[in-house]
Amino acid sequence: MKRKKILITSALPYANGPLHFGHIAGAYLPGDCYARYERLKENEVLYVCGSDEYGIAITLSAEMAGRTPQQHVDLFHKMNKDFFDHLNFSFDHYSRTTCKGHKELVQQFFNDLLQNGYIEEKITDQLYSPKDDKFLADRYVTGTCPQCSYDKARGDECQNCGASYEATDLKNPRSKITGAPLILKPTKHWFLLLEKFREKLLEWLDSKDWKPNVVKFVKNYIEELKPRCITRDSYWGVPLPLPGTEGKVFYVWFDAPIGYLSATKEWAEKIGEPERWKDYWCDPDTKLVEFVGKDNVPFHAVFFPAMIMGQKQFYKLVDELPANEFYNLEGRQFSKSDGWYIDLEDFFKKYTSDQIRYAIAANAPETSDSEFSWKDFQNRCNSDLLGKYGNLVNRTLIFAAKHCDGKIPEMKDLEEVDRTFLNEIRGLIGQASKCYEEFKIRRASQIVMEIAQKGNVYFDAKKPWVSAKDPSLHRSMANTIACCLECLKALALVSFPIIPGTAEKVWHMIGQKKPFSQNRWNDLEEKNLLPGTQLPTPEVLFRKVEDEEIVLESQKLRSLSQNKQDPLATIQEFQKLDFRVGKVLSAEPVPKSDNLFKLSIDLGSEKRTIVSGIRRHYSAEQIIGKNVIVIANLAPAKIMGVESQGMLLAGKNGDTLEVLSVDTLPPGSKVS
Ligand code: 2FM
Ligand code: ZN
Repeated sequence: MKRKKILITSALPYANGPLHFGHIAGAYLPGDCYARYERLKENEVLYVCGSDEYGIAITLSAEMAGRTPQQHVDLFHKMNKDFFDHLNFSFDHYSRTTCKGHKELVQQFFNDLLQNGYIEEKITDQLYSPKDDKFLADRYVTGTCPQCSYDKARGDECQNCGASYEATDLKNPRSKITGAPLILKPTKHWFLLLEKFREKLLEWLDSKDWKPNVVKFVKNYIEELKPRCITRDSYWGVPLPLPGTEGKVFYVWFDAPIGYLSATKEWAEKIGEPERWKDYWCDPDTKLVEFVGKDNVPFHAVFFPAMIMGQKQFYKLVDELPANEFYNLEGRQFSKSDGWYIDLEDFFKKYTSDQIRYAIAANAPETSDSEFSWKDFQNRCNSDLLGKYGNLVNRTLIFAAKHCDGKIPEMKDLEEVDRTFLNEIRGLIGQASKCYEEFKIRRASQIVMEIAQKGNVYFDAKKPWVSAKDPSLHRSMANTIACCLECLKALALVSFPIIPGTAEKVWHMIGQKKPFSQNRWNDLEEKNLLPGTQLPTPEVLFRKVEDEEIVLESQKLRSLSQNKQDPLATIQEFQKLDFRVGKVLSAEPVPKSDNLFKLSIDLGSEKRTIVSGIRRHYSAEQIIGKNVIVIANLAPAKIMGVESQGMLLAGKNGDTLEVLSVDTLPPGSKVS
């Protein structure tokens, strides 16, 4: 059988914040499972990924965090990489778009497109900050909404009324960072003439056997194609390779997909065969499989293919585009900034990467959005991994240690029930194989548990503990354990793409020495284990996840989110407070305090005693006679033994404190 060359990519994650399980479920775990499976099938697999490190979102976050963009992407690139390592990802190479060689490749793509007549320059009016001497992208702009006049509207849409518009439509546009006013100024940008690829794209798409909803969506998208701006005014990105274009860089979605090529080139350099990347990108026989989240489909099915079609050199177009839906966290999107997230450091102290890989695979968002919930996680861990998988491994190996001299027994004179069992397992292995080929890891994970469950039912039905007591049934007992060990081998095989760490352990626990990844799927499917092989002492694969843990995790999730809730006050809450003008009649130091005054205050209809921490900022003379603002309906509180019946308003900036006061309003006047 000829080995197929398969190039697998997973969408390059931004280096702009920590990744979470939502990302993993979309473009990553399915890619890793597929790569692991195809390697077992002896294909020549190359699986590449890397961090997407340019773009305006990154400069904005970096500036907000007080970092340079380079420091910012260095930080999150490392975090991305560590996260994938933690989850036992098997990339052959994990690169980054700031890597050596990426810039030149992007510029070459542009030059080819330009020379082939697919790029046009246009002058348009854009928002410019005279103070900062630069053009600002939408994300950097705020202003007054043209529709509802909300004065802190974003550059692309208004968060108050939902209107969407061009940043140039905003009234009173300002820089989000410095507040500097912006003006309209003409500037030149470069546009990719996507509509020129319409016919070619449609024809190419017709040759694809993708999910019907993906094809339908992409076809509609192609019909609507128009020129798309591929440059931005920024200092962070791949610069344009044309004279007089300082300050212009490529739009991140122009450079990012080229990152797949530069990652492959970097891999080739790494292995010391710099031309090897061509085996993948320039050979029409290579199968290119790009795993993406559904929001990335247009870029991979239209934008990047068009860029490739416009090249002088032949590069592979995507063959398969497995696109998953979204994976949420208990009904909402994962969001660190909203406090709706899982603390990964804490998670990995308590749970293993295989537990989460399995939980995600078992509920992968292949056909519709799905979600992680702590309850479901507990259920997957306890009922499936521990109750079905772990149970079969454990009971088989303990039994073999006790009643079969700790060795793999020989299979001889099998009964019908044994043969049926082995055939059913073989049938399930075949089904799993098909699932992996079709990117259906959800069904594959079910098959893993069906195999384990079949093993448990068979074990129960054969009752080897009964045959162990009767020497005339020892042959039957040995066959039972030999068949169960075959079942464990099948479990290791079929579960390896999803839970590689566990599969590897099972593989060693059934007496096998070489690393599991060196196996071939077909060999394991066809050949039985060698009788007489010594079985090592089994170890426990999974621990029980207790109810209390799950209650605590759920509480933690909710409290993290509560703490992050925007502390907005309603108008009713504000109206509850009674602000009044009060005249300070006297001010006495509170004994044993160096900052408190006991103030006597005239509120018009009554006098109040208020204790206030202003003595380091005001002398008695300075404060007496002032018409200050008081919250008059605050519940009384004892401060240093003195009952305070209200509070003075004051502003503070560093060490400067200033009590709010009015000049002409008489005591008792209401302030609102
Ligand atoms: O959506 C994202 O996370 C993008 N960074 C994906 C880029 S995929 C590829 F084109 F690089
Ligand atoms: Zn608005």
